[in-house]
Amino acid sequence: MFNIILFGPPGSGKGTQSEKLIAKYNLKHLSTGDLLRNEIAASTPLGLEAKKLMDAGQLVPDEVVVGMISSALDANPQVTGFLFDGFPRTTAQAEALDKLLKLKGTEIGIVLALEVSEEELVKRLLNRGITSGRSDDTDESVIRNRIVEYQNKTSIVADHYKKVNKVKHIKGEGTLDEIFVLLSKEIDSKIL
Ligand code: B4P
Repeated sequence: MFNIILFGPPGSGKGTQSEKLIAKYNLKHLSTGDLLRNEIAASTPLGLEAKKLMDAGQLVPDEVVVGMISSALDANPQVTGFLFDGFPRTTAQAEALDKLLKLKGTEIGIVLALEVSEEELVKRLLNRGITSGRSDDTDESVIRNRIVEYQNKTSIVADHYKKVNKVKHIKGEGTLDEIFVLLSKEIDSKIL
């Protein structure tokens, strides 16, 4: 199994590039943002609780997202690898993921960290908000709060994986194809 974390601030292109990467490398896509939005759409108790936090630009509690990922890993025993998108977002989530993968006899192969300037992030998310209907994309103060959450709680997750030399930084500005080529090169250098 070869497992990838696509890492970066909100709006850095994680969801966008994930779609291309899962098709090329035949990976199972696990996006905690998508899993949470599915819960919201189904009006589950978990979804209703998560919506309040997401609408304020805050992270959902670790135990909630770790539980969702644990179930998703169990539900997909036969895959060639997982692409984690938007997870882990805290050091506690990273430690939990390491343990879950170890139980399955596997580990993270590479962490691809997309780098995009703050002004570009805000521009992209406001732009997506025009068509996505996502309430967390329409208010600039919520978007800036998501970026602050990233700086305070998520950016340090890269240090967790730097200790084991797994992080590759990728310029996340440019065309979708240019960025996809850079990401693919890093993956190919590990698997070919
Ligand atoms: P996510 O669903 O993970 O959303 P995101 O970070 O906003 O989006 P992403 O980074 O994937 O978007 P993309 O750049 O592809 O999280 C939403 C919320 O869920 C969080 O705020 C949090 O509350 C909660 N949550 C999720 N996971 C959690 C966790 N593990 N722990 C706790 N809470 C969690 O797309 C952005 C836009 O940019 C698109 O319109 C796209 O078309 C555009 N774009 C992409 N690449 C571009 C490029 N190269 N040039 C121009 N535009 C580009």
